[in-house]
Amino acid sequence: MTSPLTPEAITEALGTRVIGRRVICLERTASTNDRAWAEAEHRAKEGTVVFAEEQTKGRGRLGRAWHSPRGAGIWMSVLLRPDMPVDRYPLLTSVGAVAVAAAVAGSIPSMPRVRWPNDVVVGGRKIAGVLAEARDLSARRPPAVLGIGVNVNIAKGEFPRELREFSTSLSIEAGAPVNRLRFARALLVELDHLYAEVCGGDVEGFSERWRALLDLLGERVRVKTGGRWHVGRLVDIDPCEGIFLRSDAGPPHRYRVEHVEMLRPAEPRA
Ligand code: BT5
Repeated sequence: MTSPLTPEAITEALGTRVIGRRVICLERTASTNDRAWAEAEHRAKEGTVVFAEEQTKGRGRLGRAWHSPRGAGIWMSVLLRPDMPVDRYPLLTSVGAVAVAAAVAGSIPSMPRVRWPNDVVVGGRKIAGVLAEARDLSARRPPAVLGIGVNVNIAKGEFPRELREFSTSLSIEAGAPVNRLRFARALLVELDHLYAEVCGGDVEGFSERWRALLDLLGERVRVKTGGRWHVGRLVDIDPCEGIFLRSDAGPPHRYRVEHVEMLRPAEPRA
């Protein structure tokens, strides 16, 4: 276990414009996303970041659980008040994923990929997940919370059995423990830069970078939506519009992110 993260160490000469203007470090919390929402209710500044050493109820999409063991990862959430129309909010997930991928690339020898909509994978195994949440979408400039979980120093055998085969961590990939503080600071810097880019309107430039990192484009995948699996070739992905699948059965179809439960390579046909 590495030493605990502190606001002073994280923010010292960080040089970011928005992200990390205020940093809160907790020993333990249910979910850093919940704590960030509580901060939003108290009118906390945009860019407030909540880190926790441990989450007891870390969550993923669609009510799934996020394994967040003590001192072994970056479990953090950022409060945002995006200056963009709400139909562009799905971009926030992509901003989180690209920022994580950039920070991961600076810490390990192999190249991470982004698996739409919200995973960062290395060698096909999940190293990080992003959970962007928005509430009260009818408000003027509604806040959003961008939650990010990155497995930093977790050995293979320390993952719960059901995750072991599909998960990895920075230390597994680097072959040595990774400095969490350095990684956390690099991640905030990347986030700050990319968030400014999309809020500044350079969605094209951002999307290009995002597309270059995308995993599975052109490959056969399985998609679960409305309780049914669909198999087909992944022909296109748009950060806001969703995925375009040329299905094996029936006409090509576009699936929006909120309707897709899982996206993964299809098993080879027998
Ligand atoms: C995600 O959901 O990948 C989003 C995870 C976001 C976690 C962060 S931590 C800080 C902030 N506070 C929170 O409460 N959440 C955010 P999803 O795509 O639904 O993936 C969830 C699935 O990933 C689970 O059902 C497991 O199969 C798998 N999983 C759980 N924990 C994992 C881990 N540590 N590493 C890799 N895979 C994991």
